[in-house]
Amino acid sequence: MNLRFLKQQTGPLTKDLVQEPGQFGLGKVPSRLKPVSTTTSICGYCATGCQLKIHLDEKGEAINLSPQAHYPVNLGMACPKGWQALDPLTSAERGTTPLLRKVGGDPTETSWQDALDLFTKRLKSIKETHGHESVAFLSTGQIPFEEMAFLGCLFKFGMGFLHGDANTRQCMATAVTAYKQSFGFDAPPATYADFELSDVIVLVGANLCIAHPILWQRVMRNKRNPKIIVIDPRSTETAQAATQHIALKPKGDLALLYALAHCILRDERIDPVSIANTEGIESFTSFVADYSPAAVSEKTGLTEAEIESLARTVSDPSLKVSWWWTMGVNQSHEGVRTAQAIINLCLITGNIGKPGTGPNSITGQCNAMGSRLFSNTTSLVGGHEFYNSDHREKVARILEIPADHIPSESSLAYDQIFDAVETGKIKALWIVATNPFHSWIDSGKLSRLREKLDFLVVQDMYWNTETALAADLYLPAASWGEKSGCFINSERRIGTIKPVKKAPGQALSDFRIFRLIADSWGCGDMFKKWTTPEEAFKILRDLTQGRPCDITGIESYQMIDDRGGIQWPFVLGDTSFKPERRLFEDGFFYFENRKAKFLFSPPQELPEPPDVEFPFLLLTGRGTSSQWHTQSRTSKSTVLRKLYPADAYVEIHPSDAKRLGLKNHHPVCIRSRRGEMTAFVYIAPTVQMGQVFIPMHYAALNRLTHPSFDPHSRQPNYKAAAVKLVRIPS
Ligand SMILES: Nc1nc2c(c(=O)[nH]1)N[C@H]1C(S)=C(S)[C@@H](COP(=O)(O)OP(=O)(O)OC[C@H]3O[C@@H](n4cnc5c(=O)[nH]c(N)nc54)[C@H](O)[C@@H]3O)O[C@H]1N2
Ligand SMILES: Nc1nc2c(c(=O)[nH]1)N[C@H]1C(S)=C(S)[C@@H](COP(=O)(O)OP(=O)(O)OC[C@H]3O[C@@H](n4cnc5c(=O)[nH]c(N)nc54)[C@H](O)[C@@H]3O)O[C@H]1N2
Ligand code: SF4
Ligand SMILES: [Mo]
Repeated sequence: MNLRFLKQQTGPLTKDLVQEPGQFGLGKVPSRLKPVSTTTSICGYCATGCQLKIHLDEKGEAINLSPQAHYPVNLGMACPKGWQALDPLTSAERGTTPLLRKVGGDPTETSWQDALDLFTKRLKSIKETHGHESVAFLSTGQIPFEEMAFLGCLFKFGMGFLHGDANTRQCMATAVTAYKQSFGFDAPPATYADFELSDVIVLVGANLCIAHPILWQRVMRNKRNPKIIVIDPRSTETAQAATQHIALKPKGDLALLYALAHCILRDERIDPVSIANTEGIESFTSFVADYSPAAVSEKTGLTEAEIESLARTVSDPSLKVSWWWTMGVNQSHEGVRTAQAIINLCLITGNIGKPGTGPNSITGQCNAMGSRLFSNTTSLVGGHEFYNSDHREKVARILEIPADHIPSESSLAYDQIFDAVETGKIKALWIVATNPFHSWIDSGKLSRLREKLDFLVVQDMYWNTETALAADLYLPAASWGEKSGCFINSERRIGTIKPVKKAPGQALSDFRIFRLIADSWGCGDMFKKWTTPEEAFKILRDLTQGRPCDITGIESYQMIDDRGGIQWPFVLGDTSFKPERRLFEDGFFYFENRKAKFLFSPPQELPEPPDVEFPFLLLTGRGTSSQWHTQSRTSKSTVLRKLYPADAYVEIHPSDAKRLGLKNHHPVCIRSRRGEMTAFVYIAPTVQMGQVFIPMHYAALNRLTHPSFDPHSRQPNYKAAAVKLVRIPS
């Protein structure tokens, strides 16, 4: 690709188009500067939600940053990504102008005006010919929720399309569905102080040391000498630092959790007060009768004694037990039932609604929780449901739009959107702040599907992500650090981000792009009150009134900053503000009868178990604390790049390596039924025999993964595919 075109500016560069409201002048930052003031911003990577203190020059531009000392989340700490958060902004690979890709040719620059005209003309013509289900958006958990809500409302209520999903499907859909079905609302109960108040901390499929390093620091601050139990097939960095590692067989979780419930109910180590607030205990008790430790020993790879002992620990009435899970649970063919099996254990032992307890899902991206509430994908914006006519009328009233603009059905899920591309039902996609050509399961399929699309628009901060390179039209976006808005972290804490740099060239904030598209489409009037992210915030705040996520008590961004972030709910008139709040302290849940539900079903077989031809089970996940997802951002930091291997590697058990004649650094081809990749061998006793691990940060990996999904949440089963290893002669 010719880089020269990026350096040139063409097209009308009008002040109106490139200058964001409240954005800075075009001045270059002098090389030697002393900060004259500071501001704060929530980190734009993971869902921990650390607050960073940004040091500014006299023009208000960032010159450096440090972790914020007294913020209740990170208490003065940050991981390497947070410390280096400004680096990716100044990369030469930033998109600076819209780009147009003609079939077979290099992209050419175009003006915003022409880009908007083309966007509107193409999508309107596809809608006219093929109907309102023929275009879909795919979005993210990494932009502020004001932007996500704008996209969802514009696309569905303004442009009149039906389908759109967020990449939180890859990540959080399981937890969302599990909570909704069990509690009546998507409501992760924890506050981070619970890490410090537990006597027993059980981490299921969660590698905090790598993926949420500052949450691990919170665990380390626990002065109760807690027992830390890690349930993970691999001996991860977290497992090695824990008190106990339960090295179960992959996807043995559901059987194990049922066996724990079996032992606890059999021995009556239960909390009757907690059980009184539930429904379905009788059928749950008779269901788990079949799951004795002996019955699940084979499936879990654990001994009966190990299971009995774990059951006693997690049901000790004198101990506060908190359960935390992440992708080892969510990304599974039976993720929802596994998450609910954790919820069930908390309900029977009374480990819910009290300090140091809870069935707590840890979210992934900085705004995954905001996406869950406001993206207008599977739920109606503001914690509502599309199928509920009262909800539709309320949302229409507050947004001042006709109620019949709100569809009564939710969108197809991510995988179903791709299936609809395959069958020709969906003709165009608009992809915003996500890179599915790298991150989606069985990603090789996407190159084939690309040929079926009449039009692909990609809106990203870089012009050269795997997905952006496939686009017909690329729209250059401003990034974290160049715009304002709010994120919601794993403990439901809302925090603000601020513009501290000027976006490069003609890149615009996603918020501004959505405004321009609304005008170009002819529905700008519908969003006339969405003038700035903060004005949009106020509309969204009002929408939450009366819902479990009610935040009508928040007056302004300033109030959020003054309070050290605000957890939902925070209802208008509530004078009892506390910096740390957990849910369900009153024992009531969100169903009409206010009881939680026991939900369960028998464990299923692995969708693609290893066999003679493909004898290894491939596990995937995060590799280092310095790499973020598809590396579009972290690869731009010279500091971070030094902290991880540039090339893909495969972790393999020493005995398996010996059997195959493999030595460290040997190049090897890893093959599945869908595709192959090369990686170098890394012999590691941390993986079990018969299993291999490859970090998700290397683009070729998802050519191997097996496209199977949880039936309730449709979350991809990223962590279990059958592969073989073939040595490449050196
Ligand atoms: N450095 C860094 N941090 C990140 C991210 C990043 O890309 N880089 N991404 C962020 C995002 S979006 C997310 S979602 C989180 C993910 O955070 P985590 O979920 O903690 O990270 P993963 O490595 O994907 O998966 C966790 C563990 O699940 C285990 N596992 C695999 N199969 C099973 C199983 O069947 N049962 C059990 N019990 N465990 C299993 C894996 O061995 C792995 O150690 O991290 C966030 N933080
Ligand atoms: N095999 C395997 N695959 C996985 C996983 C796994 O564990 N194993 N984990 C899955 C999970 S949990 C997740 S969350 C996904 C993550 O997958 P992705 O969402 O595809 O990963 P990112 O690299 O974070 O992509 C974000 C994109 O947004 C761009 N961007 C950043 N900020 C902005 C902005 O402000 N505006 C715009 N317009 N663009 C911006 C970045 O340049 C980048 O291209 O991967 C999933 N894929
Ligand atoms: S732990 Fe997460 S939020 Fe905190 S600095 Fe690191 S990436 Fe940012
Ligand atoms: Mo994620």
